[in-house]
Amino acid sequence: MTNHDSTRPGRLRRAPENLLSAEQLAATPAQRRGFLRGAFAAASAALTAGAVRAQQADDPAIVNLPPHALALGQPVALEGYGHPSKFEANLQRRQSPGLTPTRQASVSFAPLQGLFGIVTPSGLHFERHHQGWWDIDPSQHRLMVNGSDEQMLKRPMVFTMDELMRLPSVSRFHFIECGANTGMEWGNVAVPTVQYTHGMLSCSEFTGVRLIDVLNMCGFDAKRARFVLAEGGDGSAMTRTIPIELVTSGQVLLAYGQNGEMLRPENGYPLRLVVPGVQGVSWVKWLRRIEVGDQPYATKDEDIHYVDLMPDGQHRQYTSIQEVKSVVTTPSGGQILLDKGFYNISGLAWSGRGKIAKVDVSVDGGQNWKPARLETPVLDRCLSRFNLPWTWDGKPALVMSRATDETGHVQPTYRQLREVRGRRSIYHNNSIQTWLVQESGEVKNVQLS
Ligand SMILES: Nc1nc2c(c(=O)[nH]1)N[C@H]1C(S)=C(S)[C@@H](COP(=O)(O)O)O[C@H]1N2
Ligand SMILES: [Mo]
Repeated sequence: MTNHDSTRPGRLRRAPENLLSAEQLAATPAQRRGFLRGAFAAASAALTAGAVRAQQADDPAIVNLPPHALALGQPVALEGYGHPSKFEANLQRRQSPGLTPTRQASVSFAPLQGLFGIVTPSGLHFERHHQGWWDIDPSQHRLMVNGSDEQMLKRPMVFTMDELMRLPSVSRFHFIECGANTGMEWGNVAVPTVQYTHGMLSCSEFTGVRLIDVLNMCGFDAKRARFVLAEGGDGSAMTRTIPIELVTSGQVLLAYGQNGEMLRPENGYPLRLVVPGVQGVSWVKWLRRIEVGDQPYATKDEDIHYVDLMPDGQHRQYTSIQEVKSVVTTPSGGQILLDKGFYNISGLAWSGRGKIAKVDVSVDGGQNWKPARLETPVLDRCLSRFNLPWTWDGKPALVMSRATDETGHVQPTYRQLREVRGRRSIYHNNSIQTWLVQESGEVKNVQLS
């Protein structure tokens, strides 16, 4: 069995007697739930009420009272941190087959196929480390703020975490997407599931101090300052140039909170930069220094990495906004539809330029499009959830989503993207994703030429 198979939700085809086989019970529970909900809805819509009742009458789960209705359960744990149900154990971050984790470089992907709504549980947030992660003692952590010269910032300061956490704080929901997300798919279909095609994407409520407030405390020269440099405290010398407009507009945060608690160590505890709409690499983790300057710093992660190889052989630099993008997470690659009938097509849309304005969904490879329902809240530079009811006729279907953001940018097809960008890039692939639902119900990653 390959690594791919371990993320497969398993076979979800409905057995004639409406019972699950042992194999089906071993399927990814979240996925099973998704499809069973669909299957039951289809059953009640398509079958006569009598047929449904007849099927249910000999269902042991209905006929026999289960143990949890007959005996005492467990009391609260005396203390401790809660965990998901043991039946959800298959819902995990996973390493992509072919990418070997080392202490120099590693990445894990979020299981988008099993998540609801827009928030990524912190324990399932994707991870990307250029030199491994650390669990840094917050009492020993410092943030230094300085200027490229003395005029640029009058009062260089070093902050402890306690000092930062005394300052006025804000909480905001934002997505973070690695610039290399979907990067394996530039030339051709490369990975089987949405976890691997799009899973370097997560969304959290971040809490922290606005960087502009700290720069104002330090007396920065608002007339001369054009960029800030952010530097991480790990060994990767992760340093990124951030345009000052993102800072002065109040968007960039020195964040210590994630989903109501402190950041997780692997996500930068105790302090990370939040740069809404910008590729993940600029969200510097274990943040230890901010410098204010008047020109881009052209660091190694801006010169030789995170550049776009264009068809004429030139490299394009500083394309850091994550452009409008979306993906259907259900049905998606590796899943198996139980039977024809009703399904809820569901997915995520996001844009580094603002809010999502609309998402259109096609089930025929882009010939016809229908507007999906955008669920609330629809927030700025945040994941948006969309849903669309669909009745599958059992024939092959090509399922796609196409997002438009509030600035009017529309997600491109692979043909449109490749006309401008070629096929040899790594970063910034925001193409429309296609999933082929085969007659067998099996869903496959495909690209339309
Ligand atoms: N200090 C430091 N910051 C870092 C990195 C790193 O390796 N070291 N990786 C960057 C990259 S490439 C990405 S995509 C995001 C990933 O954030 P996450 O691990 O919290 O998902 O962190 C960014 N910040
Ligand atoms: Mo990244």
